Amino acid sequence: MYDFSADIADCAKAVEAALARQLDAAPLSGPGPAPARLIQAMRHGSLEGGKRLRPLLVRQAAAIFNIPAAQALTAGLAVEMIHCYSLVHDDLPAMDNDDLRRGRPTVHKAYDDATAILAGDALLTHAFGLLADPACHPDAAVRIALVAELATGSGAGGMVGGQMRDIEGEAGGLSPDEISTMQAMKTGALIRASVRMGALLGGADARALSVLTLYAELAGRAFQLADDILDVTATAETMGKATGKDAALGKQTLVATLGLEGARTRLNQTVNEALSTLRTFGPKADGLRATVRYFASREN
Ligand code: GRG
Repeated sequence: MYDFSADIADCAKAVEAALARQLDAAPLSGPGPAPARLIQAMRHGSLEGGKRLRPLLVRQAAAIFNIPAAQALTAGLAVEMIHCYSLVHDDLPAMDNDDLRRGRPTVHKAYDDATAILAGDALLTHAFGLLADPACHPDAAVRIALVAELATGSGAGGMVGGQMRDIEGEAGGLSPDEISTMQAMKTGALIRASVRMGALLGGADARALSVLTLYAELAGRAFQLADDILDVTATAETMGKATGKDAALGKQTLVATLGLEGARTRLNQTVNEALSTLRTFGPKADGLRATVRYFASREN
């Protein structure tokens, strides 16, 4: 029987070990040696503490097509590096100006702003190098599809564009639909890319890919709803960072437009819709089922 606690713990352990190996002087060096301070800042921004949910989604989507977890690890690492870079940049004074992340000082606090920018840039760049490496997948066509998928999810029409919309929306006046679009881009796009990358590793046909894309979009919406709810209900201790900040900044969240109870109702509906997309996959999709349920119940 599928065991979510074992899966998420095993994934986090595998990601941590593989990230630590990647963020070592040898893999990072090119025509010249990677500077020690940069490596340290990259490690600070990515090792220890993350839930590793995106690599988990990659492996769970790949599992539907009988791809062993080890074969989904490199693609998962690439997504996780993008996620970590986005957090490092998001915490900067020019963006959210956060002092704490995952219960520790943010990278710009532990180092300085310039180092944090460069550490984020280097994580971003290394992610695509990982996908281009034959160790990721033996078939070059699959590797190219993975690169394209991650670029789409993380770029101007995805995560980075969502961050831009979020900043533009801080002045207020976004409609609930505009907030949903912003969130689908800012956090949903990388969740969508993670699931689709797992499906691409598994050689999914067009129909399976479109079903999994719908699942991923709903799961991303659930993740963001839960995040908005946690921003107002969780304590700084459980989150390892300041809470209530989005609300206090007047940020455009779904709790602000739907109210807390409205957001909770919407979250339950969204989880049920995500679960219903997976009907055709049987027990092989139990991982994806458990993860979207976890999104709704998580406490940090
Ligand atoms: C700066 C280019 C750029 C993009 C930033 C994703 C993002 C865009 C900013 C993060 C801001 C934020 C806290 C958004 C809420 C959703 C989110 C991504 C939460 C953190 O993700 P988790 O819970 O974190 O997966 P861990 O620490 O477990 O990895």
